[in-house]
Amino acid sequence: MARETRHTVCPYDCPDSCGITAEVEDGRIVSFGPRLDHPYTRGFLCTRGQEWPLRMRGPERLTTPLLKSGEGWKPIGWDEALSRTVRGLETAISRHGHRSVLFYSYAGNVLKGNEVQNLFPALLGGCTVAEGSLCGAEGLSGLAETDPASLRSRPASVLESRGILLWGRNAAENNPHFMPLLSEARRKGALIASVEVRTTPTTAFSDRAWLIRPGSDLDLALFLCGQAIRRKGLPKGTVNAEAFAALALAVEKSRVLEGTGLCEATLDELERFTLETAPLSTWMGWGPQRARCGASLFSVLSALSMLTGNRGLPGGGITFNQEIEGLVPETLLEFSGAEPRILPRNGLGRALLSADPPVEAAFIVRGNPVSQCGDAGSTKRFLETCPFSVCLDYRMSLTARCCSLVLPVSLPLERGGDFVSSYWHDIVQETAAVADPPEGVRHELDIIAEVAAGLGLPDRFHPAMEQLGRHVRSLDWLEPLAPGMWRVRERNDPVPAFRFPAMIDAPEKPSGPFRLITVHTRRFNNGQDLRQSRPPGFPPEATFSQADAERLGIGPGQAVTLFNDRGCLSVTAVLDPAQPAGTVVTAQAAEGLNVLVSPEVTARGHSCINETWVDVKP
Ligand SMILES: Nc1nc2c(c(=O)[nH]1)N[C@H]1C(S)=C(S)[C@@H](COP(=O)(O)OP(=O)(O)OC[C@H]3O[C@@H](n4cnc5c(=O)[nH]c(N)nc54)[C@H](O)[C@@H]3O)O[C@H]1N2
Ligand SMILES: Nc1nc2c(c(=O)[nH]1)N[C@H]1C(S)=C(S)[C@@H](COP(=O)(O)OP(=O)(O)OC[C@H]3O[C@@H](n4cnc5c(=O)[nH]c(N)nc54)[C@H](O)[C@@H]3O)O[C@H]1N2
Ligand code: SF4
Ligand SMILES: [Mo]
Repeated sequence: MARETRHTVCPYDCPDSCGITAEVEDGRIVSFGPRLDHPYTRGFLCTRGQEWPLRMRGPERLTTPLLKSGEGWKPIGWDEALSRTVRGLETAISRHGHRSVLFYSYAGNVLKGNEVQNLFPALLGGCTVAEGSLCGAEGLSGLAETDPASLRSRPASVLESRGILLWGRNAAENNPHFMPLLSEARRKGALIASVEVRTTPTTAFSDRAWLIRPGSDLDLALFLCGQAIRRKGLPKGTVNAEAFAALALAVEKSRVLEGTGLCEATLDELERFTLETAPLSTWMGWGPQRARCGASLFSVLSALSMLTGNRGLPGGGITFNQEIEGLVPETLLEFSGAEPRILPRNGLGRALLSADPPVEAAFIVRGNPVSQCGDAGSTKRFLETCPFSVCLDYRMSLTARCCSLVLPVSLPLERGGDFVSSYWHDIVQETAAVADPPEGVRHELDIIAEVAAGLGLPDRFHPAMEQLGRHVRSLDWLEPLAPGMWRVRERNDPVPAFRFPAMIDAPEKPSGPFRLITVHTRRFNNGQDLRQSRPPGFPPEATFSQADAERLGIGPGQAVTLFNDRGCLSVTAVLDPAQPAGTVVTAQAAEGLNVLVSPEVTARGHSCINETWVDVKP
């Protein structure tokens, strides 16, 4: 076969959604690199992206169905694997109805076609499903409630900013294609600042970083709003302004100094930066909103942008996790009569353990709740006692290890024909296969359709994928840029009046001496561990403030145990002199970490992962 050039997309759950260009010959990758005509990501792929060809053929890749047998795994053929799956689901349904089947999927990647898989539980009657976000929906709802017009993609707008405030957004690690834009904005005179709870590569890059105690942001943001109101008064033509002003003006400076741990001069400096720099753009990260007050924090920071006159200014305003709505046709998942039982995703394990009628079969696709949801110990216990559980993955995840059957799937870059829209920029791309899948793996939609057929259900899946493709290609608000690449046209929708938040959620009360903050890092893409060389079980690192370490007599490199009433985790201590006291920081997805993590959800049903308290034993 001749050598061919193909354009595709890095499918990881990552804001950048990089374009990729590969040379392909005989179903194998000959060269692999950034797509040079992508408006935002053209210059480079990060290490995770560059390593796709290695991952696709890596030693961790599963290539045969595996059945749990005693302490180990037995390879079995596909016919047996699929008939066991059908039987496992049928048995549960015959005992307790469709709700005795858990259908769990989350992200794994950001393909739009993933939605089609949700037809499976719907066709069965609804099943038991998990709802609520582990990721950004809490903060998004705070912005949607105040200023839905702020939910737009506009990375290049920073080039017009005089000030850029990264609020708990670690772009240097987690949104790396933002960095060249930030550098260019700095060359044009912008000052870059961070509000963080620890030092990060992004705080090191920033011109100024204010490190505060986690969760103290809300009072800080309210206080800054109060100061803006004292200086400039209230804007006209808004909703709830007086009620909000009463809340903001009630927050005293002394309370903010105590809560954040900032000294007065530093707080004054932060106040001058936020109130006197224009245009000022604020870029929220995901970390600060994984807490009970996540939506409130974002709505108050949105209010700050309004009160300081930055809302609507070119180079001003507040930006977070953009959603490009309308790519998946609404009719795709239309389903009358499906009545799912809905469990909170973050508290999944304990909800499953007490579910009535009980869940006796679990079907898991693109999800790793034993690694990524709160109170993971409960989820593990549930899966290990569930009569039948199957996990579709390309690698042996922590969740797969707890299931009775594991089915190996092809990867997005081996199947193509799907779409990715970024949650940071305004480019939509089509995926293409750049390599043949390894022998023994199957396309997950084919697996799902076959299991459905075994249960007597029609194949609605493949027609729905075709419908998705026709729909995306027909959208007049997508401007074709190049083959397989579109830009979302600017929509001139009317801008509704700004709604100040009239109520503020209350934070969780501390239930331990240390707040555990778990963060996304270069080494992982969420639960997907990308380190090739480290031995498994290597104790993860936990970063303590110098002050806490001295008080507890902990030295760098020392083994310590983090614990709470859900479990414990051995870690190696690292010290950060700049980190506020009372905070411990660990990389998310460290094995066994989410056993400690809070299973609580916010009033809107989203995770409170960063509202976890632990104690420490040297
Ligand atoms: N390399 C890499 N890139 C990724 C991912 C990955 O795993 N690896 N995951 C992707 C996904 S799914 C997501 S959601 C994003 C996450 O991207 P980010 O939001 O950048 O990452 P997080 O680590 O969730 O949180 C950002 C920062 O919030 C800080 N923080 C925590 N609590 C508070 C608080 O109360 N106040 C303040 N001010 N700061 C706080 C943390 O210290 C952390 O540095 O990254 C995406 N990109
Ligand atoms: N403690 C803590 N927990 C967290 C977070 C945190 O900051 N701290 N962050 C949260 C956030 S922001 C997010 S988005 C979630 C992410 O949570 P998840 O989306 O569950 O995590 P992933 O590891 O990205 O993916 C889940 C599984 O999908 C598999 N997978 C990948 N591609 C495919 C595919 O094409 N098909 C199939 N069948 N499987 C595939 C992966 O191998 C992985 O095992 O985690 C959350 N959990
Ligand atoms: S992980 Fe993110 S930054 Fe890295 S190549 Fe993929 S989309 Fe780009
Ligand atoms: Mo996320």
